Amino acid sequence: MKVLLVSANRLTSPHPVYPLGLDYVCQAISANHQVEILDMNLFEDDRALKGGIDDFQPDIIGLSIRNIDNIDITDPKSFTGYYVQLAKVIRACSKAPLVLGGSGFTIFAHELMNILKADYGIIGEGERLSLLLDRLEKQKDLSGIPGLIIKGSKNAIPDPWCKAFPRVFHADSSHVDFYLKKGGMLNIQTKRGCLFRCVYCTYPHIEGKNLRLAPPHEVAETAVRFQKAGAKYFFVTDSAFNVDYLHSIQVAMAFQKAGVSIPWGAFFAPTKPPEDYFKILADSGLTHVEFGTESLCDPVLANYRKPFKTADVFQAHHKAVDAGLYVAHYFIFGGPGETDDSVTETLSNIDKLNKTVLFLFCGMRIYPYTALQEIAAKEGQIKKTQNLLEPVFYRPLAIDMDKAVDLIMKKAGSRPNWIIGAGGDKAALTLSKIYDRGFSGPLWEFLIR
Ligand code: B12
Repeated sequence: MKVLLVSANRLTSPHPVYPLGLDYVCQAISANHQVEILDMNLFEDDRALKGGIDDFQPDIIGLSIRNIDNIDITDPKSFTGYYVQLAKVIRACSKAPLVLGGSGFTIFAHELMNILKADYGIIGEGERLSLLLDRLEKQKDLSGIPGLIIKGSKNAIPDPWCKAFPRVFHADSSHVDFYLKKGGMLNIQTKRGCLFRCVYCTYPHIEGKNLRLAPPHEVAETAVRFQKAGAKYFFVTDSAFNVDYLHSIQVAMAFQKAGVSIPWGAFFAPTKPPEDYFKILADSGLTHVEFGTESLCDPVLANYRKPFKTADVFQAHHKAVDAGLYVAHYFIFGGPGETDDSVTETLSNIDKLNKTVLFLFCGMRIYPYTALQEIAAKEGQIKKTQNLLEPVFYRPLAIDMDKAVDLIMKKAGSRPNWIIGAGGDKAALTLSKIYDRGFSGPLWEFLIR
């Protein structure tokens, strides 16, 4: 079969993101099928989509849906209208069945199946598309494909999750060059699954609750391929790279052994690290540490069900800074239990974090399949079955969020290292211009104060 895989993402903030998921989907599809990727990031508008379909004449079209919105209450942007438009273009120029997948789709599968009028959807791991293709070609029964949703049906169970998830990065793919030129950044995954149970988070639903680890030497082989292709930086996309400290050290050692010399960054949970942890990672090329801190008030951290306390954050922060790394912290204000006092406590504790950049999100988005959805429903903020595709933010009971946002904005003032929300179009444009001048990596290190 001729398979066209379309990466719909065109968001360039904070930087253009290489469509990593499609590398895995392609890799899983057997050589009997012919696959082409069309990455919408490379084009100005959806005319390229029509052109791509007309030229290739696919038998089936897969649409990868990553972002639903920018989760920024201060400057909200929703992308569902754009996906509806893409689906219309697809339908207007092809009779091929449309299959949806991707992390955004996995969170809102039934809502997107309906509004995009898709034929199939695969929640969770897109490697399963290969099973669908083989069975469609042989006109076999489709039941039992993990995660498969068929138009009009409701049940989709992504179990069992893939035990292994090999990836082959093809440097000669038509879309690679775009990312090498716009920031030089590629991405890599070292594990799947999330062990944490944070109250607001979609990751256990998207990736499963059990940790599955990629063999460190395979991860390093991919990083070497990046290097040979001319990448200047890569980001580890794991929910938290350090959730398995031993495995993360093994990956770092494998980078060293394989001669990986390009810098890289990752998300970390600010839990207590083993002695010399960040030094070992720094020696293997880690430059950027992005901590998912969320709050610096212990009762709020407990309500958010974070696996650490404020004291752990300070310890992890200092160890990372002492290892010479660039450090950023993400915060989410306005979850369950947030009060005027807890906001004040977090803001004053933030002042104790030296040499850092702060990404501050005001408002916690309510997602399906999360404890926050249940809490909000119990408190009467949403209906149990409410459609959450258009963002709904939790309203903490004991605080006026508008006042809290004002307070946070006032505190941020003109400090360049306090970024409120997604950064907005202005930040994206500035970054794009800097990338055009040949700079690479996430670049937030220039804001560190
Ligand atoms: C790493 C990450 C980032 C990094 C990316 C760095 C980089 N260079 O890669 C950074 C920090 C930059 C980032 C930024 C943003 N992110 Co982010 N990010 C993630 C994260 C943790 C992992 C994504 C990833 O690469 N996964 C690994 C790959 C292999 O998985 P995958 O792409 O999902 O693909 C698999 C399946 O989805 C499926 N699949 C994929 N495509 C297709 C297609 C078909 C046809 C099929 C069948 C299957 C299929 O198969 C693949 C293999 O199994 C996810 C959460 C998560 N756990 O998924 C959030 C997530 C994707 N991000 C999210 C958001 C919102 C954003 C931002 C908009 C935030 C902001 N306001 O700045 C930006 C957007 C950036 C952009 N330009 O697009 C949301 C999207 C949902 C939503 N609300 O819209 C997520 C889901 C987190 C969440 N809140 O739930 N992000």
